Amino acid sequence: MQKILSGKRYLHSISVAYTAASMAMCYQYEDLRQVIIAGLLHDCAKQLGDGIILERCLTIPLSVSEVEARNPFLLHGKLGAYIAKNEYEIEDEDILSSIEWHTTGKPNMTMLEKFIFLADYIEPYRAQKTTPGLLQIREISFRDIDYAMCLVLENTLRYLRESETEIDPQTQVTYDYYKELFNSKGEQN
Ligand code: DGI
Ligand code: FE
Ligand code: FE
Repeated sequence: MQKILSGKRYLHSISVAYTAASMAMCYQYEDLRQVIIAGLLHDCAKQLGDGIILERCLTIPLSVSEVEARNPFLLHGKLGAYIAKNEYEIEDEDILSSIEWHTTGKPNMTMLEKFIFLADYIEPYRAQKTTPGLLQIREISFRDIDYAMCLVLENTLRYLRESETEIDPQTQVTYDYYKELFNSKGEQN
């Protein structure tokens, strides 16, 4: 990763790896090596840039939706998972999936997928100015992981709406799932 990523993205990747590992410890998750590998590799396709990401996805081919074709950076997780499997010889499907879904999330994520998704948002190099709800979400991630999912998605969707950026239906589907989960948990308590 140090060889292929920019200095900043390399630090971000290490930071995601250790933040995710800290969360994994907090939830008594056993396989910390798996968490570290997923964190280190999650953005391995991002430095390729939009043009090459889209071109590689189309030639492999990986499925590309219309929203993804218009916003190719949304594909860096999917292409990253492909590269992790085919270039870095990662066979663990949970690692590959945590890389694939780290930008939009998806319903019913595994603990590993949630560690990577949340660590990506809360890692120490993230700036408060550009990351809505950062301080609160950092704390909640270590206490109520599904509620933290809900908050990240809510803040991301608000930011996308306010900046008039196109929303991938997958991001909305993920939010609806975790919002519903949060509501139904609330009714139980
Ligand atoms: O690659 P990173 O910057 O470390 O993090 P990431 O892969 O989670 O990407 C974060 C960006 O993705 C953030 O600016 C919000 C954006 N994003 C998340 N869901 C959507 C989205 N952008 C668009 N256009 N549509 C989405 O649904
Ligand atoms: Fe990313
Ligand atoms: Fe990232």
